[in-house]
Amino acid sequence: MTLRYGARRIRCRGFWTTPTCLNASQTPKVTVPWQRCRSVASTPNAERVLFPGALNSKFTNTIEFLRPTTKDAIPTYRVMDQYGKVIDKEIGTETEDEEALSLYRNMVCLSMMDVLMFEAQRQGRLSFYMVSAGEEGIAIGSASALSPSDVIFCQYRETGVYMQRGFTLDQFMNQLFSNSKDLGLGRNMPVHYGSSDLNIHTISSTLATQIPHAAGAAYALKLQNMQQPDIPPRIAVCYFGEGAASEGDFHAALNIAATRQVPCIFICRNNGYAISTPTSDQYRGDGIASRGAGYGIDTLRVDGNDIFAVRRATKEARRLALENGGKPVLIEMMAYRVGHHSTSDDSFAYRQRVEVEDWKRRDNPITRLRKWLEGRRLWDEGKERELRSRLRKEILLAFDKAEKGKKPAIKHVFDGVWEELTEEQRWHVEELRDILERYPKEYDIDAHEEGLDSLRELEKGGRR
Ligand SMILES: Cc1ncc(C[n+]2csc(CCOP(=O)(O)OP(=O)(O)O)c2C)c(N)n1
Ligand SMILES: [Mg+2]
Repeated sequence: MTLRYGARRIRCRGFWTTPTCLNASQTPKVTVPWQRCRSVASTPNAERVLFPGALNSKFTNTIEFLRPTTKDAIPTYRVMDQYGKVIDKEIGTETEDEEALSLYRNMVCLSMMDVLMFEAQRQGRLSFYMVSAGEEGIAIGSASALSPSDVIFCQYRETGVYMQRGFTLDQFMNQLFSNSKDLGLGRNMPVHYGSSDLNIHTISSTLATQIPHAAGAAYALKLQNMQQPDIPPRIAVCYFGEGAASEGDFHAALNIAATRQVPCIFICRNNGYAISTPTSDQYRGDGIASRGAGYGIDTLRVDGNDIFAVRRATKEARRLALENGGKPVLIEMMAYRVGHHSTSDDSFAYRQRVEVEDWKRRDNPITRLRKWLEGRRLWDEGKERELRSRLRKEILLAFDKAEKGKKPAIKHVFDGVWEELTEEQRWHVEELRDILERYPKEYDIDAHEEGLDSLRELEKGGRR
């Protein structure tokens, strides 16, 4: 690897760039082979058209529309079948027994937490929750194949990514209850987790906004990877649903990621529904994978119920994403959404119960891995009972602790935007304090850390 500042071309991590200096304000230009030819006219007798933007296209005198409906669907990559049997014994699962057990425990923990939190919401103890039922393998399997330093952007149904990275039960519960220990200081809806320690950006409800953010972060990482060749390179990873892929943000993000060749894995969870909208009303193409090719992005479709396939696909995508200085990769992971969209949804209003029951019975990432583990005599009914009983206690303990916790100090409503309070914010603080003092019976101020003092302190100091 040579980094010659001031030289015309720089060789860095295996590819040539043209900038003379590597700083963030300059765009390193990566020349991909098909861009080298910029001729606007074809040479006489040429068999192919040479035109910028559609290079190397053969002339034809047959009128033949590209008709996607006549093509075979993109295949779905699998490592093990529905019965937990590995298909290609020679390649195997590339997973040690201990690691497979740990992935299994995390998947069970996630599904148990989901069931308990869903019930807690029904009891009125939580305001909102979203389960990952059926999609546990995607989140946990893909997260297990990444580097802890990779930067992650989630949608909202990727609780397993947080769990696999080490977000603790206490941290989940503190966020769900918006108590004073919530890393987001109670400013977000439940399940909108975030953790700078784990390199996971905070979830935003506004669909698809994370996709261009991830493309931008990947561009920054590309520059960092070039500037700091002694540090292991990092990538950005972005999760989203097939419904979110209908947003303009998805298209803008994939296009900029492709043209800038940024190291980013885009992971689409295709679970068949965007709340009540089935995929048949969402698009007519071959899923989301077919769009990757349109943007010139390496793409793979994977069986999301097969955690080994998810892991291997993610590992390979990470390797590709760092190849030749960086490039985006798209993976479409297929796994039916078994649960309701959220606690605000009753999915039986728009789909048949039998459809869900069929899916539950037919295939599931947890039971598939369990079958594999049992086949290797690593798991049995006794171990299952013991695990479930231990996890139930741990989840409920964290739940009780977080439920009893104090709410964050009220001053945090004004935190984190400006270094000092603005004139307008001062009026808001004064007005809020005044209302809370005048109507003490309407507001449970003592439930918040520091009570009203936190606002008085703000009014006095003006600084946070
Ligand atoms: C910009 C925007 N439009 C609409 C919504 C409402 N909404 C929330 S989730 C959702 C469905 C998303 O479906 P998908 O991306 O497939 O993810 P899934 O819920 O299936 O995991 C919609 C329409 C929103 N949050 N943001
Ligand atoms: Mg969906």
